Amino acid sequence: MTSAAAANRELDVVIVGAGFAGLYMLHRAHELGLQAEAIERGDGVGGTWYWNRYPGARCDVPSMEYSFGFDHDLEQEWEWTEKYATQSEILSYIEHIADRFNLRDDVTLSTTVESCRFDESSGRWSVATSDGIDRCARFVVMATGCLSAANVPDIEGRDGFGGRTFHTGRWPHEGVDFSGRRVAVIGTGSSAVQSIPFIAAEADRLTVFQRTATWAVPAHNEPLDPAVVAEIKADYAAWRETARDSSSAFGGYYPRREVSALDADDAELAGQFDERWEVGGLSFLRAYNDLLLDEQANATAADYIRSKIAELVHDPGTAALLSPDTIVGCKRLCVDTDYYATYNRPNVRLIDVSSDPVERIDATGIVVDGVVHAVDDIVFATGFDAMTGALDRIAIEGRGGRSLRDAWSAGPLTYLGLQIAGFPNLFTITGPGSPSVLTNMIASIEQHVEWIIDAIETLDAGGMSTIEASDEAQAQWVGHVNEVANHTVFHGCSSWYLGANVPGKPRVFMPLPGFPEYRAVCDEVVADGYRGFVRT
Ligand code: NA7
Repeated sequence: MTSAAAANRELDVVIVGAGFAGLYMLHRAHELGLQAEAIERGDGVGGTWYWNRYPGARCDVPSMEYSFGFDHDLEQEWEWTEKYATQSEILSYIEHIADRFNLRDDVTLSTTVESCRFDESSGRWSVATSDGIDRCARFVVMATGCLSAANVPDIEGRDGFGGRTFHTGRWPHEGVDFSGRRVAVIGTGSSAVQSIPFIAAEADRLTVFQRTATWAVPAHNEPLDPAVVAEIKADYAAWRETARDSSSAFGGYYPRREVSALDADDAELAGQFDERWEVGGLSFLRAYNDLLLDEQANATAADYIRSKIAELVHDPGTAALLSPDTIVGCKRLCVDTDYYATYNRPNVRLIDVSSDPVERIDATGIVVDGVVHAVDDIVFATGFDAMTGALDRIAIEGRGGRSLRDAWSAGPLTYLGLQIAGFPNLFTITGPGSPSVLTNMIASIEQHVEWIIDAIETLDAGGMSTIEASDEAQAQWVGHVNEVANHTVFHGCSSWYLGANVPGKPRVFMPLPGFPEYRAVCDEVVADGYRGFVRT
C-alpha cells in the first residue's frame, strides 16, 4: 500500500503483524468484506520466519502439519520437500500465501506500530505508526507473535565489543561468513542447538557459553516420501482434525500413547524410548502420557536422554556438562541435527556459566571468572521476551486511558487469551492464556482467527459495536490457566513460558496446556451467547 493511499485511513480492522497470524486474519477480514490493513515492521511478510534466518533454522513441527488447513486447494498444491521445513522454505510458503490470496495490497511493510489508543466517545481505536500516518479502526488485532521481541542480555561492556555481534532472531539477510573466525555462541536453547553445528563447521573456533544444559532429541530429518505425502493428502482434513484432538494440536505421525511411564519396566521403557529416538522429533515426549504431568515419569525420559548424551559425546567431562539435571520438556524440548556430536570436533569448546555467569564483555571477548575468552564474533542465541514482549513494546491504552503495561504489571491477564478486560474490540492472536506455544502454532492461529472473525460477524449481525472481556470472566480464566499448569511439570524450571528468562519480568505461567479442551471452551462460550464478554 502506498503511504498516500494509507493516509489517515478509516478502517474496520488494523492488524499488527504480517506473519502467519496477520496474513490469515487479513484474508478472513477480506472475505467478510472488512476494510483491513496489516502493519508489519519487517520489510517483508513472514514474521518469525522473516527474522530467524540463522544457519540451520527449521521448524520443529513437521511441515505436513505446520501449514494451513483452511484451503483445500492450497494444501493439495503446496509441496513440502523435507519432513522439517527450513526457514527459507517456510518463508516461501508464507510469500505464496500473500500472493495467492491477494493480500499484499493491504500489507504495509517497514512500519512499526507505536501506539493504539481507544477513544471511548467514538468507540474506535487510533493507531499511530512510525510512518506518521494515523489509522482509525473499530477493531485492532494483535498478530504480533509469541517469539518476536528479541532478548539481548544487558551484559556489561556489550556495546564496547570490537568484533561483530548477532542475535539469532535478527539475522542479517545476506548471511554471515564465519570462516577463519573465532566465534562465541551465548545460549543453548533451540536456536543455538540448530545453529551450533553449522557455525562449528565453518568457524576456525567455536566457544559455546552454556548457562543451563538443554535437552535435545534428534530430528532425523529426511526428504518427504511422496507415497506418505499422497496418503496424507488423500484425507488431509481428517488427518489434521485428528492432530487437533491431541494436546499440542499436532502429532499426526506418532500420536501420544495412552500409557503411563510408571507402569512400564526398564526393558519396556528402553524399547519405547529407542523407538521414539529413532523416529525423532517432539514425538519423543508422547511415548507415555504422563511425561509432562509427573516428575517421576519424566525422570525415566531424562535418564534415557542422559544415557544417549554419554554415548554421543566422547569427552566425559563435556558429556557431563551437557547433561541436564532438569525436567525434560519443562523448557521447550530441542530437536537437533548433530548437536551433541558437534562437541566432538576439535575446534569446539563448551564453557559452563551456570555458577560463574558471563561477567562482562570487553573489546576482545567474553569474560568469565576473570578469564577473557578472545573471540571475533558473538552470537546471542539468547531467545525472546516471549508472549508479552511484542505487546509491551507498543503503548496500548484502553478504557479510561489505562495502559496495558499497567494492567499487566503483575503478569498478563486475558480471557481465553483472546481479549483483555478494559480493552474493547482489541484481540490477541495466540495471546497469553491460550495454548499457543505449547501447540502447533498454525492450528492455534487458525482457531483464533476464525473465532475472532465469527465474533466480529456476530457483533455486526446483531447491530452491536463493541465486545470486551468482563473482569470476572478474565479473573476466573487466569485462575483456570494456573490451575491447569499446576497439574503439569511446567513449574519446575526457569523457562520463558514463565517469563523467567527476562530479568524483572513477573513469573506467571503464560500458555495454557491442552488444545482440545481449550477449543471446546471457546466454542461453548460462543454457544452460550459469548459468555464472559460484554457486548454493546
Ligand atoms: P531460548 O529457548 O529462550 O534459549 C535462550 C538461551 O540463552 C538459553 O539457553 C538461556 O539460558 C540462554 N541465555 C539467556 N540469557 C543468557 C545470559 N545472560 N547468559 C547466558 N545464557 C543466557 O531461545 P531460543 O531462541 O533458542 O528458542 C526460542 C524458541 O524458539 C524455542 O523454545 C522454540 O519454540 C523455537 P537459560 O536456559 O535461561 O539458563
